Amino acid sequence: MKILITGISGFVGSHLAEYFLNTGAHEVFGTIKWRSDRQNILHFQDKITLVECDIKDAFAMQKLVQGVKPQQIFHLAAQSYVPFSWSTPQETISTNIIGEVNLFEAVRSARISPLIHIAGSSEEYGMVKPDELPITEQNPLRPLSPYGVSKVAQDLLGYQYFKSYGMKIIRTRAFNHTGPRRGEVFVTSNFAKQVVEVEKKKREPVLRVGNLDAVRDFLDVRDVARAYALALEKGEPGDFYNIASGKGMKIREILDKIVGLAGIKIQIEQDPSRLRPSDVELLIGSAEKFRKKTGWEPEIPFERTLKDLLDYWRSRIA
Ligand code: A2R
Repeated sequence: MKILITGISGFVGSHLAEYFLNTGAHEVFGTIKWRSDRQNILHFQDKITLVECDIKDAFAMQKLVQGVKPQQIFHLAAQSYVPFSWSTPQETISTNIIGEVNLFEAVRSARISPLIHIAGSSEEYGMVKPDELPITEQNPLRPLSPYGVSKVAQDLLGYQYFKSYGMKIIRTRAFNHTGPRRGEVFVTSNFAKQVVEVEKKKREPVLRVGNLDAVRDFLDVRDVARAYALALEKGEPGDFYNIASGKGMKIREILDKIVGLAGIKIQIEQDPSRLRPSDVELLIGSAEKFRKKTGWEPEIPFERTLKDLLDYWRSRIA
């Protein structure tokens, strides 16, 4: 089977590619931008086919889809960082929304009928009331960031192209995920990197942090990659599914776990530049619908995820 992953050099894309390479019998294609950092895919780059393509370029997307003619497409390329969507909302909106429209139109013009996965996010739910927990797919969408709005639009475009043209689109709304290769701007990776810098005497034992009171539902990225593959294997075209652990954790608890695993003493300092104009306080999801449909369960304990994340930074920092 030919599998196309947009954003293959990103955090989830690289793990999903490895998942398919390990399960075998697949030809994996992935998009990359000419300036993309290839660090995440260096160790298996020779086993996949990389195509340079900016998803905002409609013509390049047409050429890509027409050339590969994939049976499955995982659309992961995006501006994925919530704080960046505050500073440059235009970039987030155009990459995430126009990029997806370009993909759908490219599939239509190639006259192929692949299964397509759209990676939504728990940020689509945004403001959630305490009595709405755990969040099911029926919860109202009240996004609180330009990123959240872009993901709602991606989600609804998936619905519209399914209804209008019968395209086999399956949408997921993944809650937070982390693990090795997580970009350093993301909270768990940022803490782990700072802790390893302290271990390696590259910084004073002071950690700079943002909002520690937000509650999030965290999964290991490898469980999420497996969930995405299952979504296309067993999910219903036109439908959408939460991917979540069902457990909430304060960011402060995660920080304590990372510091505990490293076994060092550290002082915590709040950095106002890391606070958001409006933050989502509580995100805990229910993946009941997805479990029932696919049999998926998260398998990797969070302690192992954090340990692997610390080891990842230990291998990156000299
Ligand atoms: O910016 P780069 O060179 O790191 O490439 C990123 C790629 N990307 C693009 N590719 C083609 N054309 C664009 N205009 C474009 N803009 C960004 O998407 C990178 O390889 C990938 C995103 O990877 P990460 O930022 O690591 O995100 P992650 O966590 O893998 O998220 C995957 C999906 C996204 O749709 C998120 O919004 C969702 O899952 O949570």
